This record gives sequence, structure tokens and C-alpha cells, in this order.
Amino acid sequence: MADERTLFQKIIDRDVPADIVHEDERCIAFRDINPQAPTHLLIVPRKPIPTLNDLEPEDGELVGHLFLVAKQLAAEEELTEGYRTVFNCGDHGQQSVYHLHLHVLGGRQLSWPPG
Ligand code: DGP
Repeated sequence: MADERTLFQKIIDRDVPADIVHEDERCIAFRDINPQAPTHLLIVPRKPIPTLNDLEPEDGELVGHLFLVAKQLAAEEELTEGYRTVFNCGDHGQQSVYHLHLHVLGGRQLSWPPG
């Protein structure tokens, strides 16, 4: 039978290796394989929500938790000058993995607009 799990579900299940930096009952965080900044982390809920558009009202606390983990990991990574958090959503947002994830980018001066 076809394996319909997303890549990030396979990382959560430990079937694909990743450099994991945080894990708790609601999410996992690991280093992006193609980093766009000296620190580039992905925070992924264990719940397989495909995109931001699939969030339900009951997911509000989970999303808040992802941001609190982002803040904690940014401190651990010593991103004292600041950092950026991003949810890419859908085609125009250039989302490539359809399992919700929060990017945390830092360690260099970022530019705006993002392009
Ligand atoms: P997005 O484009 O927003 O869906 O971000 C997906 C990110 O996932 C992208 O920055 C690259 C990263 N990525 C893709 N494949 C892997 C992988 O196998 N391992 C890790 N650690 N990151 C991956």
C-alpha cells in the first residue's frame, strides 16, 4: 500500500533522519536541510495539519505553542539580534511540504520584502 505520510510525518516517526533540536508532546523541531540563514529551524506539530488554511478554531492553542517554542529555540540558538518566523501557505506562498511548519530564520541580517 502506498505510504501517504508526509515527509515531516516520516521525520516525526523517525523513518527519515533529521537534526532534531526540540521535541515535546505537541511538536518537533529540526534543522532545515537547505538552510537559508545560519540558523534555519522548522517547528512541526505532531498533528498532521496540511496548511494554515486547514487550521480549526481548536488549533489556536497549538499554534500559540509553536510560537512559544520558536521563542525558546531562538534563545537557545542565541539569536539575540532578532529572527524571522514564517508559515508558507499554498502555491503562492511557495509551500513545498504540506504538513504545517513554522520556519525560524536568524543569524544574519534578513531583508524585506522577501521576494
Ligand atoms: P516550505 O517550502 O515552507 O514547505 O518548507 C519546506 C522546507 O523543508 C524547506 O525549507 C526545505 C525543508 N526540507 C525539505 N526536505 C527536507 C528533509 O528531508 N529534511 C529536512 N530537515 N528539511 C527538509
